[in-house]
Amino acid sequence: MNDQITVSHPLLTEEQKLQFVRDGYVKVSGILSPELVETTKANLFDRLGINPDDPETWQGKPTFPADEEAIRLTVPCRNDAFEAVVEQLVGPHFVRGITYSPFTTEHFGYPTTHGFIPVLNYPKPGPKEYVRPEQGYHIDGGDQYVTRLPDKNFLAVMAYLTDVTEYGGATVVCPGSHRQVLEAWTKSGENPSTRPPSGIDYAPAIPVTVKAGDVVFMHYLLVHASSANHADIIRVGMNTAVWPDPAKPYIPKKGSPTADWSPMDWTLAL
Ligand SMILES: O=C(O)CCC(=O)C(=O)O
Ligand SMILES: [Fe+2]
Repeated sequence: MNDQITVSHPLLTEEQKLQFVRDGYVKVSGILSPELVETTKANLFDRLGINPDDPETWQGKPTFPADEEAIRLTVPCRNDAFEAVVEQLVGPHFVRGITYSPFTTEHFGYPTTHGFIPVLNYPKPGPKEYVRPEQGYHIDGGDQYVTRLPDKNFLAVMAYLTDVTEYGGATVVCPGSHRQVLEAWTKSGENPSTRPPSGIDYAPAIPVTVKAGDVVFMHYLLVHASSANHADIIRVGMNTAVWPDPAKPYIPKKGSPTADWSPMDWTLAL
């Protein structure tokens, strides 16, 4: 018997799974190949009429381009490696290759998208220093898709087509906030929304630095924000979500943990 396994997709380390459980997010490299990154970025810039070397062409360009063709160009980035990582975080019962998005609902009148919503963060004047954002902290999903247990979202995801330094428009996250939000809403019975519950001592937000091609998988309750880009280049991020399979609704685990608990199960153990 040959028990050698061929790993063709990123296999999360125990430390990465632990980080997802404890901090509510994990950064994974090796999902988007350098070629895919370059092609997607070039196609996106081309579609949006942006020359990354000519700031004149960035003027007036949107952060979230409401452009179906631009979104279509991102579809190859939701690849098998992406789905393989998701499965290691939430188990097998999630919707592959498609998500429901408040953004497409609002702009195109239909809720589903196969790709990502580009999130362009343009350089702003100022010293090349990280400035912790004062506002903009949120939970993803639009109010219609934020739920206390994962009835809608399992994960909020940001993928990156550029390297991002601390001061270069990094996504910032409040580590551990997923558990704080869960506990607060469980206790208060408050209606879940994109607004993080108040009166909670969230950990200071930290910028998640990435290399082009990295993907950051966030727990659906993680409090996060964008931060100002004080670098010289446009930060190209892409946002999507992962949904539980409606045919196999999520059931929280009870009792003593067993080996089949996914990292998601662990985060929801009260
Ligand atoms: O731009 C970022 O880094 C974060 C964007 C974000 O949180 C979102 O699109 O929901
Ligand atoms: Fe977000």
